[in-house]
Amino acid sequence: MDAERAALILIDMQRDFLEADGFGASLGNDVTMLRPAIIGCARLLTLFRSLHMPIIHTREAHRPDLGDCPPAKRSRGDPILRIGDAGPMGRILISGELGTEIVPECCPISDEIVLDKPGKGAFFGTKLGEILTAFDISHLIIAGVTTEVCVQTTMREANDRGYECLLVEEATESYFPEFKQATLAMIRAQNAIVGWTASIKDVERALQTPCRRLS
Ligand code: TIU
Repeated sequence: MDAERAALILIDMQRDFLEADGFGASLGNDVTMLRPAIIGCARLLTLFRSLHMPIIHTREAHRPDLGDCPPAKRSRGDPILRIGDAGPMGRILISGELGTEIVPECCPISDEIVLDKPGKGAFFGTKLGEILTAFDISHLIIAGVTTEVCVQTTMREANDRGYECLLVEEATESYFPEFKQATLAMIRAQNAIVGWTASIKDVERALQTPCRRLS
């Protein structure tokens, strides 16, 4: 890994997916399944902050007029509350509402970038590509929720755009443990067809160990 060109991207660590009364719960999911990702993401934040490496947070959040939420997205599933409906944490998946706030343990600080995204992938409908180019980033360390939905979609978008991607195993979770395991397996199958996966310990060791540059 070229640590000088690496950034951490935390996907959608927001109340809507991780706390009761949000979008994840309204879809019928047990949100406690995602709690381990909070600990993992907080540990990655500590690591990247200590090394002064770039950090990007995303939130799945739509404009209040829902102009960026197509019916094909809003009509998915059979939720108690749909995107844009008023819930206990404000309107579901709408920018600026309580539900789209990042959980306190992973709260962005100082100059960390926060991007609201209308899709599952973090490149679609955002300035992520331009931001990564501006910072000369080539390697993405990816974590967040949920593994097989927004995390995997982002990783595949990034892979198609030429980024080297690594998904951190204990810093991502799914409402369905078998989907998390399947996602990790399909990403690293065929000699890492989409990217690598690694434990937090290995990421810490890799970034904290000075390495000889190859060129
Ligand atoms: N439902 C589900 O698993 N995930 C989402 O709707 N969005 C994200 O993964 N962020």
